[in-house]
Amino acid sequence: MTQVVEQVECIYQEVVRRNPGEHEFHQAVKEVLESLVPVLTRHPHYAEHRIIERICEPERQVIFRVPWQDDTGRVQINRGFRVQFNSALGPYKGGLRFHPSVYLGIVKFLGFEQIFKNAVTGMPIGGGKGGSDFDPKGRSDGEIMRFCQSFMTELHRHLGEYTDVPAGDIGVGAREIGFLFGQYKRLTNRYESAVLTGKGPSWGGALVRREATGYGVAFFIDEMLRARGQSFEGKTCVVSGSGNVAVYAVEKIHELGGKVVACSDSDGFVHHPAGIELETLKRLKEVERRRIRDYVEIHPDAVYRHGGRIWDVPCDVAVPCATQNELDGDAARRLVSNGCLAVGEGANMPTTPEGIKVFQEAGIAYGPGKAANAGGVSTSALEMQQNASRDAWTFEYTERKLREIMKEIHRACHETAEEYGRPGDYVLGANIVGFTRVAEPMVAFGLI
Ligand code: NDP
Ligand code: 2IT
Repeated sequence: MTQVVEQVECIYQEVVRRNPGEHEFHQAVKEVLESLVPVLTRHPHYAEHRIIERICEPERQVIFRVPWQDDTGRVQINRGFRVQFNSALGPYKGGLRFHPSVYLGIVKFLGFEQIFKNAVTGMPIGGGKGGSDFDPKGRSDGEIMRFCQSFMTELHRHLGEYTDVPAGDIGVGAREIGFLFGQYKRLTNRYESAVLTGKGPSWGGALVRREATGYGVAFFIDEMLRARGQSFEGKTCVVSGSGNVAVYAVEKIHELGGKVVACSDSDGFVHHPAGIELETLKRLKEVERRRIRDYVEIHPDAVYRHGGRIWDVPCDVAVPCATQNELDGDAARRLVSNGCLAVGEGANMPTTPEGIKVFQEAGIAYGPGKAANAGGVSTSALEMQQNASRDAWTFEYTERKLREIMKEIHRACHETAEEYGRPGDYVLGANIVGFTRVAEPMVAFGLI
């Protein structure tokens, strides 16, 4: 065991050395590697095949210039990325993020997480991620379209339904997927539906894909609560963010009997003790593309705290759905001292390592993103299935499938944690399930 701990530490140090300055990537790798010590002890052949070292090195990374013209006629230059991390289980699959903070380290952490998340879903999809440091805030539809067209003009060479299938993430929703798909179709002269997911339902998109990540995280938390003999009924919940994942987490939590009292954006948060009004949230964010502060104009009994920390709002269930490292050790301690019983991550890596430690030591139910938010990519895989069979399923049928998938992900993570002597440790469970599912085909394929 100690020898394996040392081996894993050496691998981690080498990852840090080879990928300087990519802090988020280092953080994601460290968390996974720490969980794998018991698996490597039990299955030494993974170390012999150097599976971990291979998994930490992306199969391919593409970085490209994205030139475009803004509405004033000025030429703008952004940087585009696609990291094709691992294709042991299927074509690379993972979203595109458009946000000014995007750099290689963010894309690599997201791509690395995606490998294990996608494996945990049990669907035939590899892991990848992409995006750009383009900031969509305040840009017109015309500017967004021109940016997407330029981005796809390079990216299309690297995609294909059997090669790499992107979808949305922060700053990329159905509007952007539409512009990206249109440009792919034009450049390739192929109506290759399954080259992108998150499409509109009128042109090959799966019903429920829009809702899937938010619904999925609510289903996963519901499973964690049930495993402890509890439910959402009557629980006060806080959901950070107010984007795609947050909105549909609120919708499903309300349907399951919980009450979401706060949500946020990068400027501040809204606290509405009567319960966040979903229709207002959808109209403000999806239709009018406004800020969360405007919510209080419509609901004067709610308060807006500019620059405030949403995790100070007392709750039973916390659902971070904004971005990485949004919930640190202090915030975690505050949640625990306020009596929080469960945390389910809609975002990718929203809790810092210190925050995770606080939750685990307090013994609360903590569902890491690579299990809890896997409903989005699972439904993307369901979209690929429908495209392949030229079929279109109903909302009810697709949602039922999503619910089953989330239940199964919970079961696999929960049972694996027990099997390894760490009951209730969903971090360990998800990492081990994901890793072994990727490692097996990697061994079978030989040295590639
Ligand atoms: P959206 O762009 O729709 O919404 C993002 C939300 O998070 C906005 O409210 C945004 O506020 C807030 N946010 C973004 N960056 C920051 C930041 N640096 N600090 C504070 N708040 C921030 O994205 P999604 O809802 O799609 O994604 C949210 C999270 O869920 C991400 O971590 C993403 O990786 C993850 N995820 C998404 C999936 C999907 O299917 N879309 C699937 C699985 C995970 P503002 O408007 O002020 O920027
Ligand atoms: O982080 C994620 O899982 C996503 N952004 C969705 C990926 C996908 O391919 O649907």
